[in-house]
Amino acid sequence: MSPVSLLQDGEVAVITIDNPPVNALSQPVRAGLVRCIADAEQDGQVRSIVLMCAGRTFIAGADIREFDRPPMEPHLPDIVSRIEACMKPVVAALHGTAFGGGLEVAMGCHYRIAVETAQVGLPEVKLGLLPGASGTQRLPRLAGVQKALEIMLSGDPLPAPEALASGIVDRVVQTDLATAAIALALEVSGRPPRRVRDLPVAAVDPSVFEQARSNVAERARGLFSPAKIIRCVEMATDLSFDAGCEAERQLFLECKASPQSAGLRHAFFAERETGKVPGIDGDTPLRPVNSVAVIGAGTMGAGIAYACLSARLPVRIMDNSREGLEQGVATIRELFDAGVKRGKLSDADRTAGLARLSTGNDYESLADTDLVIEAAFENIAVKKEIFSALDRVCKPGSILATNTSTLDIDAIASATNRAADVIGLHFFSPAHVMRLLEIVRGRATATDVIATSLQFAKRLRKIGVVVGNGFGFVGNRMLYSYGRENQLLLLEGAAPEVIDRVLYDWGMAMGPNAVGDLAGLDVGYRIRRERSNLPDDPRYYRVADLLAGMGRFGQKTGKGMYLYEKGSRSGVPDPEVQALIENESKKLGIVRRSIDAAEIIDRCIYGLVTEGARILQDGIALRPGDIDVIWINGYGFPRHRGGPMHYADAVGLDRVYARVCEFRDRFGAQYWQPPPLLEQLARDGGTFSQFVASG
Ligand code: T1G
Repeated sequence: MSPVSLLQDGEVAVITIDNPPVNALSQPVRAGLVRCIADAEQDGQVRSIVLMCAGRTFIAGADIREFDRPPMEPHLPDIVSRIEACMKPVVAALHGTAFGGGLEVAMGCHYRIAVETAQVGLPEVKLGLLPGASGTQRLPRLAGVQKALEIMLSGDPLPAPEALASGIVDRVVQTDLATAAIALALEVSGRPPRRVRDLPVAAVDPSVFEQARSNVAERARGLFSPAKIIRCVEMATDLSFDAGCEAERQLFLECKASPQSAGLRHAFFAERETGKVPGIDGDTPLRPVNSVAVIGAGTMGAGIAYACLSARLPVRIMDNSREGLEQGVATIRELFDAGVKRGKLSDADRTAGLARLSTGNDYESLADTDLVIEAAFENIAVKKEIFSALDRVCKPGSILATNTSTLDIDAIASATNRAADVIGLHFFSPAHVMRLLEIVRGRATATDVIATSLQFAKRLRKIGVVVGNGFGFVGNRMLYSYGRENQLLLLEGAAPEVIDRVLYDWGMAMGPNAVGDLAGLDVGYRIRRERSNLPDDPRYYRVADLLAGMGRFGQKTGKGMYLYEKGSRSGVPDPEVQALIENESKKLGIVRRSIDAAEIIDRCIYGLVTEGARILQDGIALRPGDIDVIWINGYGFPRHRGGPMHYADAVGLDRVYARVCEFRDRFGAQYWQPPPLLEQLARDGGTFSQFVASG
């Protein structure tokens, strides 16, 4: 049955697309549109046409899943042209998110009406693409060059009222879109079709494009589809409409074929895949979460509390020290104030948010709390004591979560008589900003607790990834391999600023040494002191431990790997540190050498990849895409490279395997013994994306 239907309402033909969940322009939708437009045009009783969608949104774009398959006719640009060529006026009725190809179809229509809550947008740039159905040629004709560039380069949605003001839609209504759209269709019936392609592109000073290019060069860091978008809009001002569309088509195909777009499309779907956990589906019961308590009012606890308050949850924050509690509340106030200052929150939001906050230091007050999140000192004894108290006072069914970043969930659960209610909710700092939430399942964690945690993540607008209870879970376990190579490279001859620059230019949000100074070298130092599985290697994090031992924690002490001028957050190289490193190399008998960028990149990134393969082998991550999502959203891995596992697939596992074997031969098997999964996939010509967790 076609997802596109045609119904007649008097003289108006109503074409409805019904292709859940987002009315993506799949091939059947495209074919159905061509058929229905032709039928309506040939029907003598029809004088005008309405195009609308069932479900929660107007067309949200091309069907991205089709991009990895050979293109199938009819192609979207041809459909948009076909609609525009229709001899009877076509009115697009927009609700939900008219994005990408959806907006392009709407711009091929002769009129556009939207319900006030609708949004329009061209987010193709977020997928490494550009609007490939003549959007780069029509939008400047409707909204002008400057606004068109802003919309396409940001990829951000535009609320309907703003779309009206920009000339993208003709009318905005409060309710009953269908009735209003049919009324508009009746109003314009009999008029000649009003085609966007016939509108002129208002002339602009060429400096507009130069300015756009310099903005993009600074912000887009290596992405090339933004520059292609600018070129398309520039051609809209120079060429005929058809010539502009032809040029757009070529540039679109270049973007679609790019590894960058493959990486970004992979990230898009991988982020939506994380919520699919075996044994959990739409029927899995959820526990109520109408109240939250946070134990520990430090940086993480305050950030977690703020994130919950921002999700309109009442929060009780506790700390065993009065000044700690006061500091935590002050931090939460500051976060609300910052939100108001940035225009993200109204005064009323802040007042209401703070009204949902309560404080205390008596566990008895948590008796009726639905979800308790412990964010106390990273020490197993402290956590066990807290969980034993929670077990004593909290009602049956309340979820007892720990924010631990490395400690054993099962060991913590063993301090209670309700291990099924215990789970890890590992937030990333700053907890109110980072979208990633590692949901760590203990051996006994109940399925409904996991399902509820996934839903809780969504409620906080975070991406919840369910992971197993191994040391460091997924993200940090891989971080130790990545950081290890950084530390070894320092001892072998690479300066901290060189390593950081190489990895930053490669795409990492920050180099590992800058990250260490930001997070605090004392944090990693303390965690390594707690670890029972440190490698037997005098070089392992030697420099970081020495600096921490000297009280050089990083930004917070003005000195770490780098020096920080008062108030500055960007460090400068410190000759004292360089001398210390060289001295340690000498003590260790390491002959320092010049190390090229390729080795720095491959050792750090393949350190991630090999640990990721072991994580898959150990069943700690459900799928390689989950690992990618964790490193993109928790550690600043470049999104356009798709995450460590996708990146390795793109390089080719045979090449990755050969390079890892080379590192094993040069640096020893202690760190570089290829994981069996990598070896097997490389031998069979496979990819990590084919991996399916066993059991
Ligand atoms: N194609 C295929 N599937 C899509 C899709 C799309 N465009 N958009 C969403 N889905 C799936 C998604 O994978 C998930 O599947 C379900 O729909 C719900 O999505 C030629 C080339 C519309 C704001 O980039 O931004 O048009 O997990 O969880 O939070 O110029 O989806 O249920 O199996 O995100 O309510 C341009 C992408 C495409 C929009 C809804 N359009 N989508 O958010 O739901 S390229 C986009 C979104 C293009 C043309 C170009 C969001 C949303 P599953 P969801 P949501």
